[in-house]
Amino acid sequence: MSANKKLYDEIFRLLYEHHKWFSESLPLIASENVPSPGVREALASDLGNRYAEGWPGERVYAGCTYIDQIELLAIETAKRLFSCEFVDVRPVSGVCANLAIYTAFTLPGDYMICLSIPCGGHISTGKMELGGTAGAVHGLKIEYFPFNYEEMNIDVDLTKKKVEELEKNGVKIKLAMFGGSVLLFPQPLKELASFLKEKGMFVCYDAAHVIGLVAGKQFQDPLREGADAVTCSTHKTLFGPQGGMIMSYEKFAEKIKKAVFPGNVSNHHLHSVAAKAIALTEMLEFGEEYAAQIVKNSKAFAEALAEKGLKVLGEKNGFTKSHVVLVDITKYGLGGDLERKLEKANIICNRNLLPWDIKEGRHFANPGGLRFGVSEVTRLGMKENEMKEIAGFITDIIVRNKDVEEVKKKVIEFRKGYQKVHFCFEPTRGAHEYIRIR
Ligand code: DSN
Repeated sequence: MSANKKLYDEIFRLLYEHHKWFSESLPLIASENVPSPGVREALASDLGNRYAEGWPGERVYAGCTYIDQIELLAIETAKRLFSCEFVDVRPVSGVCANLAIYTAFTLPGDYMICLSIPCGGHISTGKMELGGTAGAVHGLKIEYFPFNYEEMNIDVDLTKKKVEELEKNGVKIKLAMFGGSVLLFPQPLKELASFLKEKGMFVCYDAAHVIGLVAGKQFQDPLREGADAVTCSTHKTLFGPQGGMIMSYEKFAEKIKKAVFPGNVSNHHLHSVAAKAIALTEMLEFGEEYAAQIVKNSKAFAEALAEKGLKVLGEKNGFTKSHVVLVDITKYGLGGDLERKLEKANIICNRNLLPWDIKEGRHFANPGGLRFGVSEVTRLGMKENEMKEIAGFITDIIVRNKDVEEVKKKVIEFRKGYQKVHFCFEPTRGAHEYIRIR
């Protein structure tokens, strides 16, 4: 066998091993999910090899007869799901969707207000000195929303005061970006939107994490609460392919369309558009039931972790109203170390900065927090009782310091009962089954 064929085989072996491992694990990363067989089929289609560019009906290439129809269906389905006037399904990621908003509504050197990263902000809204997209790529200057640690949310009065003071000092903010990567609770958007708009800001909500809960009517609805636009990714609580999307009003449509193409993508990912269309139809059919179970599961999971000895944040407001649970694990160790230890027991989660970590001298490599998300295990058919069991496996490792190999065996046994994707049409394949088409 040639060396190149060996290399080729090795890549497939690793792919197979990954799928086997995940089928025996508890996937608890809040930004992840498992797509349906329908979404996976669309992703493997020939559309991934084609070029379109531009808007359906105004393409730069021939060959788009069916591609145009699929993209229009994706747009119409998203409009129904989110009751909105305008949708762009072309951004290839959530970061790309945010960049399109920066392109459409700000110029380099303008100011944006958003969450800081330790308080749950995303790197796409980060400052230049942190290498964040907003600062380093689009040249935005960043101010942070004042954040209340006990509420785990934006402080409305301090935000108004800060904006007034900045204005007095000649700083006029152009863009307010709500949302983020650690959203335990709905943000005070309706309390702030009119005030911020009166100050001349475009108000956007980055719903990358919670858009599936918005679709399922279990979280705040940003367009109804005053946002001018919503950006999102399509693969977190919205169980589609990795990608992005923008929802807004007709009056902003032309600016957004131009900012997406030719501003931030040339060819968008057409197989991903087809997969988005499939996921959106599954959301229309199953979204409310799915999102309601997520919210019940995260609450049950947070309560069980707290009962078993972990310090779960957001206690004052019932720990969580989203798919995310954030834990301060500093009593037992640090985030990086415990993330790796849990991984050895097939429990997959991620370390996370806590709002006060940087001030206390901790860094992202080994912060004080662990972040868990229950979307994927909910999709695997798990309910409140299973959340308690998972909390038991986690606290066996972190609190009771039990043998990792013993816990891993229990996790593998437990996972055997949850192998199919729920809340989808045609759940024919295993959720983490490796599908061979060679
Ligand atoms: N950084 C991702 C997250 O895990 O929240 C989003 O892109």
